[in-house]
Amino acid sequence: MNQVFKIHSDFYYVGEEHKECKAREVLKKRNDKILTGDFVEVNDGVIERILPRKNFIPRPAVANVDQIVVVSALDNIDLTQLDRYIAFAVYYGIPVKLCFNKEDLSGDSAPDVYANYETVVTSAAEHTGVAEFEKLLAGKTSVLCGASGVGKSSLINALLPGLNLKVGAVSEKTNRGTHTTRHCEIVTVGDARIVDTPGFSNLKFDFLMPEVVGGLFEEFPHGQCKFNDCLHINESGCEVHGNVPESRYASYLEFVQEARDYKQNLKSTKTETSKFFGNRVEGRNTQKQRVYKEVEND
Ligand SMILES: Nc1nc2c(ncn2[C@@H]2O[C@H](COP(=O)(O)OP(=O)(O)O)[C@@H](O)[C@H]2O)c(=O)[nH]1
Ligand SMILES: [Mg+2]
Ligand SMILES: [Zn+2]
Repeated sequence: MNQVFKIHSDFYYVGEEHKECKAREVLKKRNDKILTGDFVEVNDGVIERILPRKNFIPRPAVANVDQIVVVSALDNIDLTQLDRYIAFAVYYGIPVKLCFNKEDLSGDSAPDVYANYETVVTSAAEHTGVAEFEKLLAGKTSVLCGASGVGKSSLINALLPGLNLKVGAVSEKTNRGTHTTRHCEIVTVGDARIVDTPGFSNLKFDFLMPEVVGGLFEEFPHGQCKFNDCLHINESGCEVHGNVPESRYASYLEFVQEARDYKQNLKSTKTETSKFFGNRVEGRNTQKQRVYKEVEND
């Protein structure tokens, strides 16, 4: 399979055997650069063409992701952060699965709120649940995400003891200001392709309209509200408010607020600039281009 497993400076490592390739000049100049996870056509060690992408996430930049596995530490779950990852996965149109690690440090089971997600409970330290974790990943390209320290690298090491990914590595700075390489690498465990990430940083919903945020919560009753554009905050007759789990609703309110701040911001910049540029609202294409820009600037 001609999938790009790793990118380093001007070299692309293709397929499980990590064949070192270059890319045609024209591909490097285009808007959609070659990403880790891209399927490519290779001729004589040169990548000639990127095959159409099923999807991609910009940060870390990975294409053709089958699933996002959100890892949390069972002894210290950050529900808002977990909901943030889930909502982003839904936004990118990528299925989500959950892993609750560090079971050895907690007597709890996975929170009930997430019963509708495929979930595994693991301890990388005591090697429990690792077989289930492996099964969850089988045959797919998975991006592992979750805050730094939850045990993502330890879990991969538990699957592939020879690999020795750095655990608790300080070099995994996610700070946008520092120029650490954001390109990530696919590792294979059997037929599973896994992308370890240093954790996504700055995941805020400061780029979409508040009305869209509810759609990122799959269990919210959709289309049942009194008003089409119900924000589910304090509208009377709202079917969502009071009918969804409290922690999920709290996360929802937080994300809607970020989107509202964005919208407010957009309005004030628009009134300043509209005399020059007219009343152009940012469309999906512009958003998309911006996402590509973000990839490029990493
Ligand atoms: N007790 C316990 N510690 C763990 C477990 N998994 C990882 N750790 C520890 O948690 C710290 C962070 O692990 P790491 O794999 O680097 O997390 P990452 O930042 O998500 O990749 C390290 O000190 C690990 O040894 C676990 O299941 N139980
Ligand atoms: Mg790590
Ligand atoms: Zn409503």
